[in-house]
Amino acid sequence: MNKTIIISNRLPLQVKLENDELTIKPSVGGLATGMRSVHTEGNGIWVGWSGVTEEELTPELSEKVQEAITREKCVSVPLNRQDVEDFYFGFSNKALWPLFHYFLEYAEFDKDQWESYKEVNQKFADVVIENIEDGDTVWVHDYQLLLLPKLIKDKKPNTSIGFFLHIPYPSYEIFRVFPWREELLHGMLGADLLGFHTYDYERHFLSSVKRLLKLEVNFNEISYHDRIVKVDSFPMGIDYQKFHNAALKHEQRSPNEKTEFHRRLEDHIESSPDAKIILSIDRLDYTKGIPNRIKAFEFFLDKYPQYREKVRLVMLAVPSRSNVDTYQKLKRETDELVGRINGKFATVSWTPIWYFYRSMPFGNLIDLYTSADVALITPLRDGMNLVAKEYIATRVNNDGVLILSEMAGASIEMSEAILINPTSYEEIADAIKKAIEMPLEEQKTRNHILQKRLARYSVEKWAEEFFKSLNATKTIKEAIVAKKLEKHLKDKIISEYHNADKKLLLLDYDGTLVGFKNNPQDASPDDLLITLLDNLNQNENTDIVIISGRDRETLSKWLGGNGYNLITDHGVWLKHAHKDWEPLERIKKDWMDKILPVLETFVDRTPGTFIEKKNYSLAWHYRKADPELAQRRTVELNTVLTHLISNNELSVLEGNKVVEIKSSNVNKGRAATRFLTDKNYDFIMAIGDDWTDEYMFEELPENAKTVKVGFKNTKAKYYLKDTSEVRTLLNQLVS
Ligand code: GDG
Repeated sequence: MNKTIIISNRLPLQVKLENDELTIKPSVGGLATGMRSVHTEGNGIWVGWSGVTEEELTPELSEKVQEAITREKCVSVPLNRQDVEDFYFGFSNKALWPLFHYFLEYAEFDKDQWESYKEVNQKFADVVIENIEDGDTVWVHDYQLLLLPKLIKDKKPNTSIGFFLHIPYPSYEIFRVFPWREELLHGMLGADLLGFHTYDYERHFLSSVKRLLKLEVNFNEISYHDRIVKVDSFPMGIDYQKFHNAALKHEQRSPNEKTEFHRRLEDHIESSPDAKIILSIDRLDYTKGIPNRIKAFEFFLDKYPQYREKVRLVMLAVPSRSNVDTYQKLKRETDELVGRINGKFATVSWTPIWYFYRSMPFGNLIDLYTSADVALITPLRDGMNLVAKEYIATRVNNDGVLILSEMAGASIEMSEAILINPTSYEEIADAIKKAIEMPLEEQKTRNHILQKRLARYSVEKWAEEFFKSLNATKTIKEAIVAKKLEKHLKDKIISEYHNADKKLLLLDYDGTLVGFKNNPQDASPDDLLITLLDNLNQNENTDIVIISGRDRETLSKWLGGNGYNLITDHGVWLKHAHKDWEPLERIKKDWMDKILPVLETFVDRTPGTFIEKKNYSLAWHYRKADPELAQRRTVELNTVLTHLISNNELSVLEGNKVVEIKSSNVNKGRAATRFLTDKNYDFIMAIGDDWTDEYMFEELPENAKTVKVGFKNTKAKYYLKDTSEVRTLLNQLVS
């Protein structure tokens, strides 16, 4: 039976070793909860680090940990102290975390830590490979494992791999700063489906892929070697029922069932019964905007002094990564700020900020959520932010106001909250005032909408949607694989070729026989290609036709003396081997004077583009331009040309990073069929990579072997991956 393998840096277990005592509990985080049902159903396993280093584990403890882990259907990746230091605290949290959260000033790019990051990703891959079977599905999580999808795909190409990033994906302008950026992107592209919390992260990622790897992106699909990688957004939800039910139960508790913490909380509330409670909960992390929030609260108390003694900020900061410098500094800064502000405003009966620096049990978390009139969540950057969602889920009476930073992914789905810019003290202060004064009816209306959405798009639904999408990528894969020229199909074609009497090979040039060059003039044939074509040409009863959009002069110079047939200018000119050129079409060229100045204005406004003037056509090339600008200009150019070209005399072709304008009666399909009438061929094969070759695939007889280079939409019967696969096939025909 096929299984699902979930992989995250940490296992969904809390393994703790204190004074040689081992405690193992399931962890409570959003990811662990969300994936629990996926993990427990079927025979899935979860791969990750246990939280205890190899050095800490005596053989006896190791056995106990192993037993507990296996019982929970988990498999651990052994990490030593140095790994944790360099890979986790080092590279993941000092390079990737700050960079992806736009904190460039905190990002440290250390080569040794990068090496460790690669090694640990490999350690994860080794454990996965050991446990994987054909047909299994893999779901990799988060920024610590960005290289893992490729490491798995390289070893197990038939495995379906999903990847989800829990933190923001930054804009290209930030990502391009990363020293090993291409390697990281290739690592991620090992997946079949890449998921992000929001559409913005998705489009930033696609932009990096287009600009840095120059890959072709079609809406949300990336053509990557012989695969399509799908990219989509899946906003992560919470276990809504768990939070909602806990809050309901909490309400129904008798006084003696209350926790110690809750009684203390109530004592505080009673000491100033009119005071509203404003709650903030986060890991103590610089991305969460904690100092900003405290300063904004100070600003609020200064701007609206009537609220002194009427509000209290209850702030839970959960210790996190406390051995990283920046986090220690943040802790000091937070302590000082809380001290200063409490000193500035406190009265005998009122302390404005009630600050906890610790982690709390789930029950206390619910105590906090349910006691708070307002939740103040102001991260400077946050992938999603589950606390905002949890607060709303616990509002069983529909009251309470959420103030949320627009820099949190959650803000996109939670527009009924009061959204603020976390760097504006003014906005935050005004939002606090608005929240405190908001009529109950309005609170209820807003929360009702929010709750409905959170209940529907829960974390289970999120995981379900992701898997549905990952499964759907299998269909794309199957469609491609079906048309891929696999060995048995190749063997069949080769044998048909050898058994035929009259054979014709129609070969496009650029992108088929040679790869693309930045300057089209640099694509002259190499010696290996000439030898290959010569050998083919000497095969008995084989006619080779190089059929190209290139002009007559260029192809004459490059291939004219070699005894192949040539068709140039998309089908205007034909040269039979060892004969003179003859025109296939009578062409008018007067339109060029009208179109050329228009194209020139596009060149002026689109850096990196240029015009190629051919004898019978004009081509506007944009392969060196910004891909997104070029895409916009192409649409614009098409509109302008439609207005200029009033009859059907001209046609506009969109090739591979080129727009070409030429007479309508010229195309490779017409030219190829005219060549066919010469002899009675019983074997025809046509190979081409771009849009102009589609005419040829369409016009050729049904039994022709039509082959597209690259995985794009096509009328051809088969695909080959790239020019090197084309050359391999042609070599096989020779031998
Ligand atoms: C990353 C991304 C993204 C907090 N304190 C206690 C406690 N918590 C629980 C909350 C919540 C979770 O921790 C925190 O989740 P967040 O989403 O708010 O933030 P990150 O930890 O930074 O998570 C984030 C998330 O991944 C998921 O993709 O939303 O943007 O940064 O569930 O309830 N739980 C307990 N005691 C505490 O003291 N028991």
